[in-house]
Amino acid sequence: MVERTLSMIKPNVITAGNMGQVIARFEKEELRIAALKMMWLSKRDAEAFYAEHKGKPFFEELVTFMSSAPMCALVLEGEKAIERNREIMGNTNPQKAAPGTLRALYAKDMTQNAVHGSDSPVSAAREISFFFSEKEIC
Ligand code: 3AN
Repeated sequence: MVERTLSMIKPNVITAGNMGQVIARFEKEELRIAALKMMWLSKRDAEAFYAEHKGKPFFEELVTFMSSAPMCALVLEGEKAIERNREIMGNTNPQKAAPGTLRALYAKDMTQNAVHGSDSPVSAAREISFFFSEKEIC
């Protein structure tokens, strides 16, 4: 089934100059880029995006990091896009991420872990609409 998923290329990847490599990987894996936008999130935006994690010990560090420099939000489209994107990303903890995954290649630690990908169709719909209107999705 063709699905859409929300991806974020996080500030540590942008700052290190690796955004293009990550985008190229999505294309190589046949995850079509249906929308893309670069932004510098406010702390309030980051708190709203990660609202489900509010109260967790890593929340403050996560929202500070996500608003520390520009990021890139993308809608990826393809067969089983949600699951496949998460395979390409690798484990949340880069030390546990399989070799060759985006987190093994570009993550620094659990917070600065390079990329985000929706974890279910419900999350994908919510997260895509957080960043994009329907007419911005090609
Ligand atoms: P994933 O992005 O792998 O689906 P989630 O949704 O559980 O992981 O967590 C959202 C984000 O919160 C992660 N991408 C990561 O940046 C951060 N995070 C999750 N767990 C931790 C943790 N134990 N310590 C630091 N940051 C964390």
